[in-house]
Amino acid sequence: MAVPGSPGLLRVLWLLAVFGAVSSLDSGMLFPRESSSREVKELSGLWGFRADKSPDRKQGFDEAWYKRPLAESGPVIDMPVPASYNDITQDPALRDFIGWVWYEREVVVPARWIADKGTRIVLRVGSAHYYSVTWVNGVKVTEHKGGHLPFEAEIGSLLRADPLTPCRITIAVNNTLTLDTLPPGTIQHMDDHTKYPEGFFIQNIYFDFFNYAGIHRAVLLYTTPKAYVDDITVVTDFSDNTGLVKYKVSVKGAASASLKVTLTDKDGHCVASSSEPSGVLTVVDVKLWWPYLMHENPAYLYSLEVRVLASNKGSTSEDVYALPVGIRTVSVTSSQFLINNKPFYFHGVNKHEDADIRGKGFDWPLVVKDFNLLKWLGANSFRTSHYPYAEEILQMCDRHGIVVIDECPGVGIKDIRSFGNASLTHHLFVMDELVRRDKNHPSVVMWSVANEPAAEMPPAEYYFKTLIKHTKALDPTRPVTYITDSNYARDKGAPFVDVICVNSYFSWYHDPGHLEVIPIQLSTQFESWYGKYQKPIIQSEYGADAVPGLHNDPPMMFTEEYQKAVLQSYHRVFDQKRKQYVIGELIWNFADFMTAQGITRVVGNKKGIFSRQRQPKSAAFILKERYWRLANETGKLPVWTKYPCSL
Ligand code: BDP
Repeated sequence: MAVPGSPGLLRVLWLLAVFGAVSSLDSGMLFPRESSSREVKELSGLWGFRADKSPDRKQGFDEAWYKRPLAESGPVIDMPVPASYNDITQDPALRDFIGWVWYEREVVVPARWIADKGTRIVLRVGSAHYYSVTWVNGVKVTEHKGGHLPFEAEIGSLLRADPLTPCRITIAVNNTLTLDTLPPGTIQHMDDHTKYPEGFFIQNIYFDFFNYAGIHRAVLLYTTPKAYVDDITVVTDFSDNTGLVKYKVSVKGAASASLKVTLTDKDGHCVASSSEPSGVLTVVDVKLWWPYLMHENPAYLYSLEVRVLASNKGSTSEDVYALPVGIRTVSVTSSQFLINNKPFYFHGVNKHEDADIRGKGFDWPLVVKDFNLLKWLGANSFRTSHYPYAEEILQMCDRHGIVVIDECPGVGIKDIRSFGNASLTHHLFVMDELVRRDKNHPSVVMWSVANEPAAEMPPAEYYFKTLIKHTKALDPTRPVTYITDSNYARDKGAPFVDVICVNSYFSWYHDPGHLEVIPIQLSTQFESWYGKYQKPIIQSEYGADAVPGLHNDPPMMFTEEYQKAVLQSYHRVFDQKRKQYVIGELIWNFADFMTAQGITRVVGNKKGIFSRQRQPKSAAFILKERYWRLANETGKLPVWTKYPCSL
């Protein structure tokens, strides 16, 4: 984190010391962008698909379905990519399917990509849930564990080995969750044949959203020259009106290369440049990146263009990559969260990647609609509950000034066996992957390593101490937290976090129907946590289910009136404590979302202030009124905004 108030030279020295090198990953994961040296070919659309419904789900591997076109080994149906496969057909067995499904797509690769041996051809999958194996023309090119982060394979040499064969991509995806996956789960076989059919088994999960599966984000091919920009890391700071951009470029594929790094402002004017692979660029009259509703001109982005010139046996190649850069600092005191040394109050939401039909599949209309709703609401922030969201969503946050608490998929760590070594090793690896992907987003201001783990269990102390230390070493510039719902006296991980994030559902899961308990229980919650740790606190979840259109006065649970009343009672306490050490409030949830079926869920979780179709419930208007009031009090409205926002 930045050192508030320190002079310029100290800041540069501090910046020079901040690049952690503890990650176990040996390559970068830059978002694929087109440039004069790079092309991108999107493979979104219809893919062939088959679920392996054999009893042990191994038929596809036993019969090597990847070796031939999928249609030659059995029936194939159309499946859109990106999308979860669960809600696409009328087949209940596919909706609740557990095990391997197979996707296939034949691609025409531009002949010049193949002809030019100096071109790297990379296959990239934005995310596939949960475990994936990928083949190209029957040859395995990569395996990946984890449902919310990208993976890649270079496939140029494979395609060139047989240039006349079309490029057939096969991806097998398995959604099974076990004790050491993230999130964890268990498979339970029911062997009592007086009660269950032969071969019956279920997936137990310990989290509250539907375990949607499939290829959830774009699959694409992109090219780079042989010598290419593999990774860029940027850390920013400022002193008075001078901005500091510490950068580090890693180049691969060239024994020696020359470099040109140029930082340009929004109008395309060069403000700083260098020819070194790492260093600190200084920006006079810096325009800082500010959150939405904190400044008249929020979300100012520079562009860091990196050019790599390499020569090999007489021929030269150039790679160009441009990274958006927002110059800002983040720091935490015992009672405040500071962005650019000014107190920031989170008034925002928790979200899910979730919608009708497409499930967790990336969808631009939905993304843009959600950003319009966030702005309408006057929200300045959200948490990526309970897993990393698509990179395109973080780019929107960078561009619109929406502040993000970036959460890894550590949700539902409830079984003591999920605190073992295998789980911890995987969790550390996922943090490596997450920080590698999201480190350069100015909108990301804090890492959340988990949601509501069983933090009272004895192994939680070592687990979280190790995990948080590791995350801070990966990125010393951002605070780290996890989200707790446990009692302050029993929580083993809280000593290690920078900010206390606490979820509570008074008058809902505790004392259901008794709104009158909220003021006392919520005040006690805040006083106890602050009294013990003297760290700033975010109310990271609170809320109540409301079935849209269900009304009762006096308020009763599940009605819109009750949801409103819960919010209003919480808000009165927030208003007392935010003058002291409460630094934010995030409603649970932005929109209704799908869950597993159960006796407490009526076709999903209904705690949204918007319905799943993004229509407002009464509570949305209460929150809108409040957030705009908070914005008027604590920040500055953008020049183009009229109050109340009329987007
Ligand atoms: C919280 C969980 C969240 C749930 C919510 C609820 O963090 O995932 O959806 O409860 O029950 O404890 O609505």
